[in-house]
Amino acid sequence: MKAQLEAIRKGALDAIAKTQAMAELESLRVKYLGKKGDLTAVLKQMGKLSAEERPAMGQMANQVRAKLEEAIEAQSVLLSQKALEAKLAAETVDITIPGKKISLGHKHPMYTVLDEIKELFLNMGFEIMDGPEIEQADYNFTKLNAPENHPSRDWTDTFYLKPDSSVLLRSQTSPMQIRAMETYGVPIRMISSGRVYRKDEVDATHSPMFHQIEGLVVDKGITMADLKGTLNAVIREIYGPETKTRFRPHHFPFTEPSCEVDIQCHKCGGKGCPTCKGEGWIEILGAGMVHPKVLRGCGIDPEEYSGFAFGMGLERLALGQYKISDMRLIFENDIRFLEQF
Ligand code: 2NL
Repeated sequence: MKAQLEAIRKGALDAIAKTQAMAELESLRVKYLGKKGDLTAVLKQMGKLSAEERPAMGQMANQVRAKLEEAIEAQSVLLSQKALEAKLAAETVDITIPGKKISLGHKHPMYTVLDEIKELFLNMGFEIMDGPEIEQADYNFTKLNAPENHPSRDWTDTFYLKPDSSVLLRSQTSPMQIRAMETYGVPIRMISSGRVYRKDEVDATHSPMFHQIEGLVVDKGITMADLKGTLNAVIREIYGPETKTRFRPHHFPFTEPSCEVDIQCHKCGGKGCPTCKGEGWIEILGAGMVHPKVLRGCGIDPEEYSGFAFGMGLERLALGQYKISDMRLIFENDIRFLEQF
């Protein structure tokens, strides 16, 4: 029996030292120390021994068990160290390999133009307010004094979201200005800008979604002179200090009086050329004195307060600024086009 234990000890220690993997080591543990293992098998024969022999043999068996457990533990530490080393070696990073080039995008040219204009108005003391693109017809039309039968209310002109024509995609940014007057009252000096929607056919100068910037100033004693002074200052910042302007009478439901503002053609100096279609002037925005009905609808007394407002399409401005010939290019988002700016 002593020889058997000695054989187990030697055989097991040799086998343990040779293991290469954890799984192998575990099967050895089961083979020698498990319930049906070699050592247990020997212990089961203890009953055959005499009472004198038994304690010494028992002691030896325990020593062998302890020795094997110790060896298994040590080998296990060794194997996991080796495994870690192998993993680290396999995962080494070659820091000399050139990195992947990350190409940063940039602002869309139209938003560059928009941000420049916003900056300009911020410097003049205007606040910027954004509003929802889905609006109530009340805010898009009624509160802006659009008559019930106004053509812009037609389903052929406006994108409605409800069959009862109460909810729509805003066709101008003015609804936000109505909300601002209702919420903050007077005096107010603000601009709002963003996407607006109209059912236009797509061509070189039209898109059913485009961008607008609108401004509104309401205070005591605001006159047409403030309108002209402010817009002339803005136009000369955008188009250059020598730019000549022309204020033509016009009609909008929400302003009275209303005007359209032209700049003298920078290409021909007013003589008439293809750029200005022979006119000598290029229309750039619409404006006017806020209609008393609009003010009253927002809880502002038109006897005490007056204001001016204006609206301008951004696409045409961006097209001109960057000498882009076709509005569709602005919205196609072809990277080859956008990378040029
Ligand atoms: C254009 C003309 C305009 C306004 C927008 C406005 C807003 C309020 C009250 C009165 Cl809350 N008016 N906005 C006024 C005149 C013209 O836009 O041609 N836009 C592209």
